[in-house]
Amino acid sequence: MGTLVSRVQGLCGRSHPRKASIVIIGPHGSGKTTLLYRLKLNKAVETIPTPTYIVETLIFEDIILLVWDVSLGAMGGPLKKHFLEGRQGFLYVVDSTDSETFSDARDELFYNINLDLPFIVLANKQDLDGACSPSELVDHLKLDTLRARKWDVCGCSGITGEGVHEALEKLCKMIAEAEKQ
Ligand SMILES: Nc1nc2c(ncn2[C@@H]2O[C@H](COP(=O)(O)OP(=O)(O)O)[C@@H](O)[C@H]2O)c(=O)[nH]1
Ligand SMILES: [Mg+2]
Repeated sequence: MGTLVSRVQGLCGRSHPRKASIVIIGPHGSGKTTLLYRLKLNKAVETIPTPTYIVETLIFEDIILLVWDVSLGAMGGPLKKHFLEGRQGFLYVVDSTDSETFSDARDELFYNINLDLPFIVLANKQDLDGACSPSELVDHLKLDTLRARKWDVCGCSGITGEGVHEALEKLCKMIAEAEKQ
């Protein structure tokens, strides 16, 4: 296993280490920071409200990932576009139990975000009673009408870790496919 530093050094020593920069966005309280640290530390951490953004480096399989957890609130639409510039993909996190946020989440996705990038919608908080399923979230957010190039939806829980690794794996595959084109 080794430390993060030694693993980064090991990967950088390769002639072509894979690197990607991705962003985690979504409504306040949907679980972005919890998921960031689930991915980095593989455990549930207690979060405090994110000031503007947090950036962490993590090694995922053979990829060095720079992960930006962006929390700009309702005012941050255009700025979020800026955060997505130069990235390879993003995770859009939704609290599957909080139907009051679905319409804003949909507007943010459809109108305020550069959808040319590959992305995964994370139907988070699947451990809670009343969470809608990933396919129900597709209907609520009307994702089928999206004219984006590459997207998918995955159920997960930042608290139990269920589905989180699989979702990132899927995003990394989509990024690799997009880079080939
Ligand atoms: N039950 C449950 N709670 C979660 C999950 N993910 C995040 N939370 C809780 O939701 C709250 C907001 O999480 P946080 O990561 O700070 O949200 P953010 O504002 O999107 O960064 C915290 O109390 C988390 O413990 C999850 O998958 N299941
Ligand atoms: Mg946060």
